[in-house]
Amino acid sequence: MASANDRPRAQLYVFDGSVWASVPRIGLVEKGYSPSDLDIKQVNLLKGENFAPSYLRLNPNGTVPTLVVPTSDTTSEEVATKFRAITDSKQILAFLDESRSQHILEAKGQGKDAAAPVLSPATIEGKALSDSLIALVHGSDLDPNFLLLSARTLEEVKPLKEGIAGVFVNGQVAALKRYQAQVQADSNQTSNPDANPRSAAHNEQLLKWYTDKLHALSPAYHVYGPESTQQATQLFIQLSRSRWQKLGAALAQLERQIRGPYALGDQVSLADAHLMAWFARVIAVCESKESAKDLDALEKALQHEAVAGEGRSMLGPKVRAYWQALKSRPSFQAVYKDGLH
Ligand SMILES: N[C@@H](CCC(=O)N[C@@H](CS)C(=O)NCC(=O)O)C(=O)O
Repeated sequence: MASANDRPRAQLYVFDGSVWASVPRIGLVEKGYSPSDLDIKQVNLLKGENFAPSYLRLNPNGTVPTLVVPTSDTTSEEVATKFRAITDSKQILAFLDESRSQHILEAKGQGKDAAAPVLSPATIEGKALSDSLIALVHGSDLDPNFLLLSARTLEEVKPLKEGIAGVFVNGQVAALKRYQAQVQADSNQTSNPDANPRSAAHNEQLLKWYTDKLHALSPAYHVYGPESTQQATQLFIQLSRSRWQKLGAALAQLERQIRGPYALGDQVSLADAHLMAWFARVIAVCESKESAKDLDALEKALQHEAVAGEGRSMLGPKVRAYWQALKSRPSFQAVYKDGLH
């Protein structure tokens, strides 16, 4: 008979510097999962490993995190193990929350020793607030990955191009072109369909995916790639400024909506994991742009001359206290032990 150790384990695909892959990692600590509960697999976004056809089969968006969970509990050789892939941090966190719920622990005889706080909100009002806070920080206007690449002025472009933005954008474009060429070569050889494990239709789909992704990366590539243009750079700076303005407005909204000390009040919840990851990235970007640390860097960034107008704001007391409360969580200390990202 198969022992518990032989059972196929869930696999969480992450990248250490990723914002949204930090959400399930925060959740794992908050829920008291042990390292043996699942395997963590690294997907290097800087090398575009998330664009490999094998990864796109798991997550058709080509993003991290992905949680792959075995759905048939068997190691019998005749029955292939089946898997289900969950491809978004919101669903993954909710799944991790439910999987280690009190009734499941009790059914396993672990109920008394195991501490597994429930992260989903207990009331209708709590759920509505939680959903709206999570939607706010996941909105494209506040995309923390864009902020990392953003340039508010022409002076900011050069260091970004020589640093993280250049590495990221050029690494991704190179990987996309490499996979595109491989799949193209593959589909040119499909006269013998048995020789190719992927169908012609699947290859077509992949090629379209790579073309669309290259198109989506094109504005940043024309700033940080080898053939940057002045016009693309100016447009990118305008877009960056508008995003920084929206950040000021969003922080004012959070000041109104957060209940304190945590997002929904006294209990840590799903929303806190998403907000922790988002704040950590926002502050990391501010620290890289301003000669200041932590909330001082964020406040300085909000006062930047390129972010004039209604986006210019001071941080409110609730947001300040909220960030301190998040920083005191063991989950924060575990996930950000090497610094904010
Ligand atoms: N809505 C998705 C967003 C995931 C996402 O954008 N992940 C980023 C890293 S934080 C990524 O994988 N980016 C790679 C890419 O878009 O090429 C989620 O919450 O899981």
